Amino acid sequence: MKVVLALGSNVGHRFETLQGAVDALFDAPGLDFVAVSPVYETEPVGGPPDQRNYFNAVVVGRTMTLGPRAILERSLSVESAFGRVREEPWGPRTLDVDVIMVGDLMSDDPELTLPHPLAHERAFVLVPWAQIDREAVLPGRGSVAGMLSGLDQKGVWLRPDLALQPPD
Ligand code: PH2
Ligand code: MG
Ligand code: MG
Repeated sequence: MKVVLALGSNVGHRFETLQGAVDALFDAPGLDFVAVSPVYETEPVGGPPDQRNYFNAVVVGRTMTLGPRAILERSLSVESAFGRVREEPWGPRTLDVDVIMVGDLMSDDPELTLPHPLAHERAFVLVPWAQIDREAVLPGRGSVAGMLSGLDQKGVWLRPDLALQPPD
């Protein structure tokens, strides 16, 4: 099963945090690395107005053994490892790891809605994803390239000076 995860950071050392997350996510068995996107600097969407810009990236993995719950738990534990404290919804955070899709699974479990219920309208997810997965399809929504053509991308800039390495 293909697994797509979106990473975001807007507190502390944003690039180093994203790299640490890429490494930690693939540190345990069960999830194999496929690709990591370029880093994008993005204007905060929602939340308090005085937040710093985010650095966002997307990682694609593959699993033969993990279910969506195990992937969610791994994502949350990597967030905690980077000191994530949940203060306010959409507020500033050291690290956010969102499960965007797991294979073709659809779920309306409020703790893990699949695909991610907002991914289709978030340029800060779709732009990096499209860079590493030209054929990407969001189950139930359609092709990422198609969704992107209808989205405003002006708050999303490539940071060509920053490149995440595959996990070590
Ligand atoms: N994450 C949010 C809310 N707003 N804005 C940007 N630019 N990037 C994010 O990762 C982000 C956001 C909630 O998780
Ligand atoms: Mg999020
Ligand atoms: Mg999240």
